[in-house]
Amino acid sequence: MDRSPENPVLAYIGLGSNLDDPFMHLRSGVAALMQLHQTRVELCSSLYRTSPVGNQDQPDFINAVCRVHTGQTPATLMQYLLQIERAHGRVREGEKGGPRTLDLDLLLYGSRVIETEDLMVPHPRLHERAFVLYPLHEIEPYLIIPGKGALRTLLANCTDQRVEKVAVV
Ligand code: PH2
Ligand code: MG
Ligand code: MG
Repeated sequence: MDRSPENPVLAYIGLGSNLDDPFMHLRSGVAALMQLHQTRVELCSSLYRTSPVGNQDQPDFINAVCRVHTGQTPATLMQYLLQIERAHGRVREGEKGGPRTLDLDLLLYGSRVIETEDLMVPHPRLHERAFVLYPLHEIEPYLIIPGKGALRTLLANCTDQRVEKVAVV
């Protein structure tokens, strides 16, 4: 693992679930983020019901985004996210993009661009996914996505994907 950054950064984490009890998994996922060392959950979006993107032969998802202030490095933070997924019964088998109990994606880490074999930040598909852009816009309307431009503009390009605000965390 690389060293912790000297200055904590703002990172954005996308949460998604469409198996068992998605609302429970999302809320429990947020609670687990709140327990992470050197990390403070500052803001969470509402919960959104969203149509599956990619493989459409699966249940609707519940999605949300949280903003955290973290002293963890991106690689360590990602390892923690994978640990939380496993603790929520996530198994990685079968087709990519299939149903899952809990998915935690590191969407953004400050303004850093990271392109390693294990980690891509900004998340490589976030700019075209309404299920990420809508909740992100709720908590950070003026955000600029490194390499992709203004969140507001990106959002205007994916209004055909169904996204419905359904609950608060
Ligand atoms: N996650 C995927 C694939 N498709 N669709 C929605 N609506 N929400 C998701 O979180 C999602 C998806 C792979 O991570
Ligand atoms: Mg994902
Ligand atoms: Mg993921």
